[in-house]
Amino acid sequence: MKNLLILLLLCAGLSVQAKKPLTADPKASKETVKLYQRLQKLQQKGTMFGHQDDLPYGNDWYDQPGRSDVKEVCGDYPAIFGWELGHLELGNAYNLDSVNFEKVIVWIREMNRKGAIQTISWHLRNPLTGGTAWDVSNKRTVASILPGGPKNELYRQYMDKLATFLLSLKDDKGHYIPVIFRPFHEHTGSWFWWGKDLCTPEEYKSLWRYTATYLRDTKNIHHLLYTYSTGTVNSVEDYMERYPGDDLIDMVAFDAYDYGGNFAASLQKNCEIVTTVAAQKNKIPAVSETGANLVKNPDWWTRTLLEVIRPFHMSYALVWRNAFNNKKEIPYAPYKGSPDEQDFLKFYNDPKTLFLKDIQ
Ligand code: BMA
Repeated sequence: MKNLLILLLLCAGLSVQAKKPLTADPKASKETVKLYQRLQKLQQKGTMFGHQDDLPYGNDWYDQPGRSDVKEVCGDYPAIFGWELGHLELGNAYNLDSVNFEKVIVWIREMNRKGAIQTISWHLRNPLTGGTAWDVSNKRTVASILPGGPKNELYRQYMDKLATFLLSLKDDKGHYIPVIFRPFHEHTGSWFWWGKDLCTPEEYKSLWRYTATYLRDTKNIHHLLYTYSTGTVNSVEDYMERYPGDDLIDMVAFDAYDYGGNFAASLQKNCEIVTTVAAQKNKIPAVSETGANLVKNPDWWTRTLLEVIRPFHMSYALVWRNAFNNKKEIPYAPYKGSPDEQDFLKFYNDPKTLFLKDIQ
């Protein structure tokens, strides 16, 4: 009898645990929960390759339907597609990198149909000064847009535009397409108005909570997985300093670029940090942005990136855009004829890396 009682109590305990939602949003849509589960599974298989703005343009082309620098090199698409929403808040038809928002919706739909995964960043303008996301001239910006602040109403209008865009992401069956949303990134540095020296940890966390709960509870948006994405840090404590809370975050990630120095050591350290946090909190770790000067480092893909990430279960590593419109910015993905082409093929053929065909 006593044993039976213990068994019953154990079962009750297990079922309570089983009911705990996987995603931060307890009302996450079926497709969103599925995406989360898929990410968990894929993480065991390998690390997905991602590319920012893979379809809108490439190293020397713009808006040529069907083109992708990555596909032209290795014959496959990235598994993760990065999209950018900066200037959506202004009501513009094009983002800050000259990409048409209506087309982004069509591309997201198309790549979702093909089984690819979408992630969204947002270099939104500074609501207090009217400057860009990089305008760090005023330390009151974050405080000014929180409830009670002088720019709260303007920020709410920004979020309304964001919500309208997110609610237009539907698949052929009319279900919302789940996306990984990664706002207020690299906040451990001070180059964006939401950065470290521009607000207190409490203000930063409030900004996150205010934004995520507005989208979730006021706008009824339940097809997002939220990513907390720092720059490189030195410890779990540094990583967690501005963490908004387990009830808001699904993925723990960081951005790290190879601009020389001991990049491999820093990449490894940050992989260790997010892996530790992810394991403790049952979240998914990723390298949300990376890249290197591939002219100087033509074998960076295998010698640095792959070698460092191999022992980890990072969900994905996304490289930044091939900026057709800004020749001062180096291309971060390979393209036909780029000096890193051969090494990228090795990277592509390694079983650890996952491209679109590997996740279908
Ligand atoms: C930055 C640079 C900018 C770009 C922005 C948003 O890192 O690539 O040129 O406007 O990302 O995509």
